[in-house]
Amino acid sequence: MFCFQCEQTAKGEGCTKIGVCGKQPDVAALQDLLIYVAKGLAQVALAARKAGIKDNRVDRFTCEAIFSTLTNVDFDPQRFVALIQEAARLRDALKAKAEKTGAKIGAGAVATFKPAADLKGLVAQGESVGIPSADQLNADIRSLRELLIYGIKGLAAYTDHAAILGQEDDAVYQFIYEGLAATLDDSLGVNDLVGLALKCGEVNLKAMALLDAGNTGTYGHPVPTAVPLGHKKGKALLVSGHDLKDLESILKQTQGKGIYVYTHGEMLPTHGYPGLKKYEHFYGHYGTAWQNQAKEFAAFPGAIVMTTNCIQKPKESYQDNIFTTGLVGWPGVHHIATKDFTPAINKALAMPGFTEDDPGKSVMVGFARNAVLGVADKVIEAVKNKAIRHFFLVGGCDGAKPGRDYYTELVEKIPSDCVVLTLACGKFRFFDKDLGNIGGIPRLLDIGQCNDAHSAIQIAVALAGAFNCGVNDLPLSMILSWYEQKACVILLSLLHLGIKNIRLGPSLPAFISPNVLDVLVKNFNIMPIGTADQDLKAILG
Ligand code: SF4
Ligand code: SF3
Repeated sequence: MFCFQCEQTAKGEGCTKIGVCGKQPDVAALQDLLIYVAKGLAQVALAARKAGIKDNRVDRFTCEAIFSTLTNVDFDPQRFVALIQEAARLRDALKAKAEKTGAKIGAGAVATFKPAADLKGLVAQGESVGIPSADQLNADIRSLRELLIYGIKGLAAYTDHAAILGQEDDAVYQFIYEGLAATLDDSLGVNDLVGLALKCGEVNLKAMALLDAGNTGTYGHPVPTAVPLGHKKGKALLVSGHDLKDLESILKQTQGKGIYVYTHGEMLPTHGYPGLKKYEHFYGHYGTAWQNQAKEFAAFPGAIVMTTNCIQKPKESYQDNIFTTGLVGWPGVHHIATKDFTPAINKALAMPGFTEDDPGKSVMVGFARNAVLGVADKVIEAVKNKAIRHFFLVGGCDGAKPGRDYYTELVEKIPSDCVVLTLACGKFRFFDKDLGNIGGIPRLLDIGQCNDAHSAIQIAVALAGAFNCGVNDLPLSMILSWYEQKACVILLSLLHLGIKNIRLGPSLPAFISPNVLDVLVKNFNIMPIGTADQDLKAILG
C-alpha cells in the first residue's frame, strides 16, 4: 500500500505497511480502486453532460464514494466492494442512456474498466492503480494531481453534507467530474494543475455556502450557548462526527425515553442551533477530539453513534456499544443504514448510564457569522479604540502528534488585548480555557465545526468591508492545523481568496513536492508554524 493523504502519514513520507490510522492494506487498495473507478465514472458523466444528460443519483453517489475514502471514515472492506461495483454499474448505465441519444462516449481504459467479482480480485486490481511512485511520474505533477484529488475529497464531503440537508448546486458536481478527469490528462502541466487546485478551492466556497444554508436554514442560526462538560444522572447516548441531521434524528427518537444525549468531538457546536437545543434531553458535551476516543469512549457509560469522521479502531471494551451510520464504517461494528437508531437506543437503555448529576464546568459555543456580525459595531469600535489589538484564527484539525501542543501554548500566550476565533476539532487544545472578555466581547469565540469554515470566511470578509480594506490588511492572523482532506480543501479555498501569510502545522503535507511548496510560498507566503513565542513575536512585533 502507499498512502500519504493525511498529516499523520508514517515518517512524514507515506504509510506503506499499514496506515497509522489503522487502514489495512486491503482497504487502502480498495480505496485506490474506488477513486480509479470514480475517475472513469467522471469521464462518462462529463461526456453524458455534454449530451445534455445529468443523473442526480450518479452525482450524489460520486460524492458519497469519494467521501468514504477520506481519512478515518470507512475501514470496512465489504462496503468498498459494494461501492466499487455500484460505481461501475452506474457508469455503464449512464453510458448506455447517453448513447441512446446518439452521444459518443469515450471508450478509454479507465471508463471501461471491469471490476473483479470478488474482494481478492478487487484488492489485486487496486494494488495496480494506486498513487504512482515518484519514479513513474514527474514529482510535481504527482504532487499536484494528489493535491487536487485530496481537495476533491474534502469538496465531495462538504457537498454530501449539504445535499443531505437538501442543498445542491450542479456547478459543484460539474467541477468534481472535471477535476477527477483532469487527474488522468497527461497534457496538463504544473500551471494547469495549480489552476485546478485553486478552482477546487473556489468551488468549495460554493459547497460550504450550501452547507451553511442547509444547517442554518434547517436549524436556525447558532446563538451563544453555554454547554456543560459534565453529565446528568441517567441513561446516556453519545453522538460524534459532523452530521446535524443524524443528531436531530437521534434527538427525536430518544425523546421521552429517559436518555440524555451528549455530543462528542466536532458535534460540540451543535448545542448552539435553536432547532437542536430545544430538545430538553440534549444535555452536554463529553470528551475532546477524535484522537482521544479510545480512552474517552471506553469510559462512557452509554451507547455511542459515529455519524462521520473521525472513527478509530474500537477497543474491545466498547466494541458492542458503538454504532456507525452514514458513510462511516468499521468491520464488525453495528452499522445503522436506515436511520432507525433503535439498536443504539436499546443499547443506551441497557447500559448503566451516569449514576449521579455532575454539571462540571461549561464552555461557550455559537459564535458563528450571524452572532458575531450581530455585534460587529461593538467589535469595530473596540478595534478603532485599540481595546482589541489583533485577531487570531486558530483552528483546523486536531491529531495525536506532540507538536500540536503548540496550539495550546500559542493561545495561552496570546496577549489579553487580542481575540481568538476558532473552529473545527483543533479547538480542543484550548476550548475549556477561560480567556475572559474585552468590553463584553468574549476573547475565545467558537465559530463551529470545520464544516463552518464558510462562517469564518464571512466574518473576515465583513470585517474587511467594515474597515474598507482587504482580508490580508486586517489585524488578523490565521494559524491553522490540518489532519485530513476537509482541511486540505479549506486551505485551497483560502488560497483561492488570495489570503496570505497562513501559518500551517503541525507539519507540512507529505504530498507537496519542494517545487509546489515553492509556488505556494512565493504566491501566498504560506509558512510552517514555528514556536509559539517566535510566531507571536513575528505577528505582533
Ligand atoms: Fe496513513 Fe493517513 Fe493514509 Fe491512514 S489516511 S494510511 S494514516 S496517510
Ligand atoms: Fe476533526 Fe476529524 Fe479534521 Fe472536522 S473530526 S476537523 S480531524
